[in-house]
Amino acid sequence: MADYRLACESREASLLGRKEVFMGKAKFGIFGDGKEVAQIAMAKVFRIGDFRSGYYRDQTFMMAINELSLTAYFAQLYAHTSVQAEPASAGRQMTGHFATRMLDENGKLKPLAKLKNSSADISPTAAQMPRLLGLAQASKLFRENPDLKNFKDLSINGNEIAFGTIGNASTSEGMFFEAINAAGVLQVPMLMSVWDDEYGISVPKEYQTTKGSISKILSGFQRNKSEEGFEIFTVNGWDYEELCRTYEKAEKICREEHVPVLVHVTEMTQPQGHSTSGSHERYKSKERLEWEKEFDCIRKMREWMINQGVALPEVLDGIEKEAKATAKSAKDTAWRTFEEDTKNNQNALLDILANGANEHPEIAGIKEHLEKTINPERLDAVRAAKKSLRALAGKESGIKEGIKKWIADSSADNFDRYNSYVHSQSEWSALKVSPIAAEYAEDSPVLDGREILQACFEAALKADPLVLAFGEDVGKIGDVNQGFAGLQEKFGKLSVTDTGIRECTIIGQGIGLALRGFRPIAEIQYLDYLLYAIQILSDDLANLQYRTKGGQKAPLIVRTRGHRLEGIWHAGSPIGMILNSLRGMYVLVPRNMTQAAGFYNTMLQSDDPCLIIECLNGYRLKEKLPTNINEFRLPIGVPEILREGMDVTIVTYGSMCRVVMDAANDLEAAGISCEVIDAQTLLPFDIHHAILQSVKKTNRVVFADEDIPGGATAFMMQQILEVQKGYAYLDAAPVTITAKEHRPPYASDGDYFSKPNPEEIFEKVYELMRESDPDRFPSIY
Ligand SMILES: Cc1ncc(C[n+]2csc(CCOP(=O)(O)OP(=O)(O)O)c2C)c(N)n1
Ligand SMILES: [Mg+2]
Repeated sequence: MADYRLACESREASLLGRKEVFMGKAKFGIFGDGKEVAQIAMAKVFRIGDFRSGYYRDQTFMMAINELSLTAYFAQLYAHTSVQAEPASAGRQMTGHFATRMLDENGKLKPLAKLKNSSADISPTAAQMPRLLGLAQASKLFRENPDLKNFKDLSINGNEIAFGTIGNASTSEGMFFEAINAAGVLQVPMLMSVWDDEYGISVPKEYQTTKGSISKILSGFQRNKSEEGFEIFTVNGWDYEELCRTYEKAEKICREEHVPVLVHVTEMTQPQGHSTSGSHERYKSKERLEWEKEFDCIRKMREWMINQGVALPEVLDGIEKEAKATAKSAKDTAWRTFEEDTKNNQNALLDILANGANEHPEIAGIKEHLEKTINPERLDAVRAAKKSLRALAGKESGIKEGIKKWIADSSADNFDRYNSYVHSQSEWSALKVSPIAAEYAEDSPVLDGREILQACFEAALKADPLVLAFGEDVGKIGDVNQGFAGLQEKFGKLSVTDTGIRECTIIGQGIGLALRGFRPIAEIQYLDYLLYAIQILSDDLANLQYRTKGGQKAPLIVRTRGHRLEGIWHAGSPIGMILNSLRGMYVLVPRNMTQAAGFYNTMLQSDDPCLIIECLNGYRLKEKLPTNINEFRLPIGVPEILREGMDVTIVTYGSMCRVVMDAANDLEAAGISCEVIDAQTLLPFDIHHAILQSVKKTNRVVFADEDIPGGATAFMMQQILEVQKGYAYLDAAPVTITAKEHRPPYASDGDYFSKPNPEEIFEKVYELMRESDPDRFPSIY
């Protein structure tokens, strides 16, 4: 009876939600109608400590596990920016994007093993899959790694499982198959449900899935006596009794045996169509629409209850009526609080404007317009305030100061509402990690770069059992450049591990593990292959803190190597692409392995996610091993001056540091004194504006890297000229030196003729100097 009530309440919420959108009180609606009963069955086996990674249809499930109230549901529909009213995203995400708050108000991880947890949904279809893999794998690690037994707040001996949900059409995505395969390989406790309503918006299953059935085509994954694999169930979405039975079986296998399970829930419906953006009458046949009515899961549940003698029709009628009233009252409450919140802020402005209305007719007009606005939003008041100030420009008025103060206060509030938490704001923010300088002894050994890294990683693994590293070839051989050489033998296969070739889910694994309290280092073998993972990094990891307004974090360290070595796919440096897609992550570009180690140590202390790009051509170069390799930490956002000079500032990073230093030597011989600066980190970039100080001295600036023209050099130029206001100190136009706009061909000549080389840098800087003193610097050509 309680299940039926909940199903009805959730349905009423969907019906009301759609109306709210059409009335103009909310902007967009996508609802969970037609999926209620299966979700209630699933929620019955979702226990404390478990995790969900799902999508926008799961409102009934979230309500059933008590992690979504009806009022919070409507608060999200209205975009209420209060964390209390809308805990999933504080009004940042559109309706149907669920999340639990895994962090306390200080950004500290709550005891997740004592909570019911949902990772934060995102809109790209199937993008919930990669992180689901990591959420499930964490349980396996907690169960199998004895060193993790004491983390009682993070796990109940690995008995918790990860629930995934996905729409039938979204299983067409590559990420779905990649994650399913990886889950089978890893044998992780992942209970995957496919909500199959035979459509993906207007596109029917024949266009989506071979044979029209995901369970049919995945049947090869079914485990048997001699082979590991999946357990696969198929059940109709309108069959309450069978759904409950199926989920009980599925959960037991998943939880006890740590076997991935797929539950294909078929014959689901969409009573209101896909979303508020269209009507399904346009593309579904009459027969289909009729069938959907008849097989509506709530209607079927009602029939079953009556047939079984669970309840009399009039009792169910009563429940339905009450559910309607409950949903309506929740909606009204949510709207009232949302409106009050907006109006309070607006009323303060209206009071100020009222004082100037008599004196200034324009102000009276602006005030009246604001008062008459139906369902006003915050922007309406801000617009009115700004228009008022504009109208009063050059005039005397007693209300100006009041308006300015109102604007300043609401700017700060709105910054917090809409722009905060791009990065961690906790005490573990990477910006707050205190640096520790590298120390050296007289007899500090000089090693290959890779050995410096290996010493760093060994110390990190030793210091914290939650640190783990994985990626292609990371386990047995300790990565293709041997940064982890010998560390699997020392720390075991659970801590230093090989993975399949699957960049997207390597990152997803890292995200899920980091969400659950691990400190993963996920490796992408070469920077050129980051493209396979850039979507999930951008859509999921980079904005996790932002989209939950500090409710969740995944301090994942992504390790990769690039810039230059050989050939079109092993020498790329697409840094502009990275900077443009990964805001929310920090991007660190160390010039050698000692700097890299300093960054790993810093980031392991922090709760921000980051990408660390090592120099692919630097593993065999000799470096001195710091005596405190285990603890020395480099600050982020702090460039280093590699060479002091008077005539020109050259800003670069990564492998280019050596190329630029070579050119600077030659330039010195020609009488040009270069100040070479290694930016070291691009996000954040030079937070203390050290480069500006250099430009003030040299009055000339060159940005050099291996990206395409207009790539990361354009970013650095914007930082120096616009953000740091360096333009005022320039005596010559700024110069960028980049690679050509194609990828570098194979072999040394390919590199020389497409990447910046010392001769090119020499000539460009020489030209720059010649511009101001042609006598001293005669033409070369
Ligand atoms: C990567 C991506 N492509 C397209 C969309 C637009 N889109 C949103 S929902 C949807 C259909 C999904 O269908 P299905 O997975 O069957 O889920 P259902 O809505 O039917 O429950 C599409 C194409 C999207 N959100 N993400
Ligand atoms: Mg569908």
